[in-house]
Amino acid sequence: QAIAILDSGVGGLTVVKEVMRQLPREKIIYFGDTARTPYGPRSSEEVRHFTEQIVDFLIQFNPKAIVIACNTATAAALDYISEKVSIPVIGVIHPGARAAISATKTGNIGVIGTLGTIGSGAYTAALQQLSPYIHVLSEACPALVPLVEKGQFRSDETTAVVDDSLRGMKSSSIDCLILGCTHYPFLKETIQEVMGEKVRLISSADETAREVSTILYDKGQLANSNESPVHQFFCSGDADIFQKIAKNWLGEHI
Ligand code: DGN
Repeated sequence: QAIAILDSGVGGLTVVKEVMRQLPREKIIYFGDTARTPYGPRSSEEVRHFTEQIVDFLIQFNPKAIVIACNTATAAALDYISEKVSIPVIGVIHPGARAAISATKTGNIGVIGTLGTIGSGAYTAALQQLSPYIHVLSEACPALVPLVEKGQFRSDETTAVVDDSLRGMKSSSIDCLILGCTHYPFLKETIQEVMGEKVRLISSADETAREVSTILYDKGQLANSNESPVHQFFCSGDADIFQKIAKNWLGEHI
């Protein structure tokens, strides 16, 4: 049985990479909704509807868990999907919030994400539920996902767009910045350069993979075959661009 992972596009591949690293025996079935990306500016009803359609597709493969590797879809649909299916459904917001709480020294945490994620207030709620002493500064950065879907990870345009999007974060006193969109780790080097070395970047990918591992371990469902798993990747848009980005990011042909 596989682990199903979904995103609005290529962003969830950042979670896939971490699941492959931490759980190399697990088979992954991935769906990237590249034809309908970005999800960020859409209403939460629409994102919930799209997420449900993808889950209906993935559930045909009889997976043992579903990872909603998209913050926008996690904010809009995690509770809804968890009630709908009988297998564990794991989102990326709580794992990201937990990682930031353990990393911050000053309690001043920045969060960047899509309009949908930031507008939902899901990160602020998750962080403050964990610790009431946290001060959260959040900002939507809608210009970043289109750069990633084009595969433009390092360029002068990317630096200019990131610099402009992070102006508020740069002039604040945060010591951690949550990359609250699974597309942003593709731009990690540029974001780190713009923010400077003092600000620690938090990606929810590692923590999410750890949560998947804990849940499967507790249920006695970790894969135990010694054969390398054969993963399956689906996308709704241009498969060539998706394949190129996946190869570049995962370091293997898919
Ligand atoms: N990767 C998704 C997220 O984490 O929110 C969304 C990107 C998008 O569709 N704008």
